[in-house]
Amino acid sequence: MRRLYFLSSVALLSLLFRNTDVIGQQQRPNIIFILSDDHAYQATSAYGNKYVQTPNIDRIAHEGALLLNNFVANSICGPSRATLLTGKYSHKNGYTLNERTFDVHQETFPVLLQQNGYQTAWIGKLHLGSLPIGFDYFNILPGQGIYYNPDFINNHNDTIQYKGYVTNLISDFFFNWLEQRDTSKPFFAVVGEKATHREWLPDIQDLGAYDNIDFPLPETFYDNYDRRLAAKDQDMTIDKTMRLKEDLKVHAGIGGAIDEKTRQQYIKYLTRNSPDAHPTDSQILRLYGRWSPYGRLDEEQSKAYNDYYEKKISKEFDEKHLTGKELVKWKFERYLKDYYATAKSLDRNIGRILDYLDSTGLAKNTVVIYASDQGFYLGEHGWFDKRFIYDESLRTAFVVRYPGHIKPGTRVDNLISNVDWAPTILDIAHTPVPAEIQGRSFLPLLLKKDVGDWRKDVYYHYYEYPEPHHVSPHFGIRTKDYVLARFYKGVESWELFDLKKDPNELHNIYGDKQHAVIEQDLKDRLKKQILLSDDQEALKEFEKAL
Ligand code: SGN
Ligand code: CA
Repeated sequence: MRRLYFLSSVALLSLLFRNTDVIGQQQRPNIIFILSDDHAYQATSAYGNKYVQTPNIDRIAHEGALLLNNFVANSICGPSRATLLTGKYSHKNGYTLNERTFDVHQETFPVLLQQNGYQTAWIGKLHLGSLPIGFDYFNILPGQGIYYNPDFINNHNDTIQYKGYVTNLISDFFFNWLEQRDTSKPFFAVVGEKATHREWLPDIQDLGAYDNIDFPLPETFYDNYDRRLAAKDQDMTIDKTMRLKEDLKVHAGIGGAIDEKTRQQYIKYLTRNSPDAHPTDSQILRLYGRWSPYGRLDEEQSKAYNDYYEKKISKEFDEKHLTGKELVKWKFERYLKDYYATAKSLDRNIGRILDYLDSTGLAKNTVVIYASDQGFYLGEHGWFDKRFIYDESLRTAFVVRYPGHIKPGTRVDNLISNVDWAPTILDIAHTPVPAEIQGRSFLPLLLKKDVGDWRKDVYYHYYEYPEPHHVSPHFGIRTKDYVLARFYKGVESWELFDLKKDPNELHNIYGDKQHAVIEQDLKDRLKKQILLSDDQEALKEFEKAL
């Protein structure tokens, strides 16, 4: 009797488990990861911008959670994406610099999701120099991609040019895929945005959207980089590095109006193998079509761009005869106006995705994440671009909505690193996290569950040097109150900032006697992170620097 009872209870339990399994499978949510490019957290109203509104990013935050202290481990595009895919630091996934080839055969979480019954897709910018694996569907931009009438490479390896503006096209492709996906499975999809990468080409409907706003110069705009050698050594100022023509579209050759210098460059290229040849105008124009961001504009787009940038902005520039500080201020204003106008389409398209989820009923069982691949300077320290361990590039936006699970209006202030993104997604998808992953799921923090101890330091290591932007390679840690960094190539120096007293990171207090105790403590913590993450290059440099 007892035995029979035992057997039947096992049978009952297994039936129950199978049922829970089925229920679990059905309940596993869809996950959409919208990953923008270079969209600064301080460019969103969710993170406090008072001059522009990002209602759709804000909506995700209001209906879900916002990470107040989310940092990247290496503040450039490709490395951030490689870390997203692997949950590992750059030195472990091998993708330390842009323009490399990511080894797609290493373990990435989308493959694990596939194995666990998810359908997966990557649409838009990937920027890993290789075609992805682990995706049932992809339609990606080659390299950085372009804003107008761009090429996409699909999962049959066909490169096809599409007419339209890149941010709109990416959403269209995403909706097309959603329509034809296998609805019996949950899905995971990355919507990889091109916006808001340099050279910030807005959608036509957004040209001039912020022309009536005077953006104030950030407090640190005229930073003199005192006691910060690497900050002094960079090549990313609005003053010197930002280009009037290519970045700010002053007499940019829109509509094929190529200036003499550019014409000569094209001729030099076309005659590189036969110096006596005489390229025709149509050959030169073809090159313009390939090389210029405006080379692919159709007639209508070209007219709109010409009316705005040539007839209005370039004219204004010519009339003003600006020099010195006035010129730098004008460049800053133009930069922000184009940057925010480009971001307007990004936010609008996030709205399209949220509306789509509402209208199809998918919203209630779909997690929506919005994050940027890294932070970006909007004039702070006089800069654009990213790369440094300093706040504007280290920190990045991350908002997430998970209906019925994450309480609306949740704020998480724990220190999160982008190595934590992959394990969190696996956790949401009820998929075991492999031991090799270096990050940790922060899902319990989103659900406001007790997690016991949590990381007190985030680890950082940046490599790309000298081009572009001449930022000295460095590694370091960011704690709640301090940043300690070691620059080791180009410039060799330590930097230490007390974030409570000096949130703008202007005063390097490394080596000051009164901070000796905290300096030593931070060095110990840095060494611990180097060892924990097994970063041999940093270990060598750390020991050399002692
Ligand atoms: C290009 C840009 C740089 C930018 C890198 C990396 N120059 O080289 O300003 O830092 O991409 O950006 S551009 O003149 O070609 O626009 S990243 O986001 O891909 O890391
Ligand atoms: Ca980027």
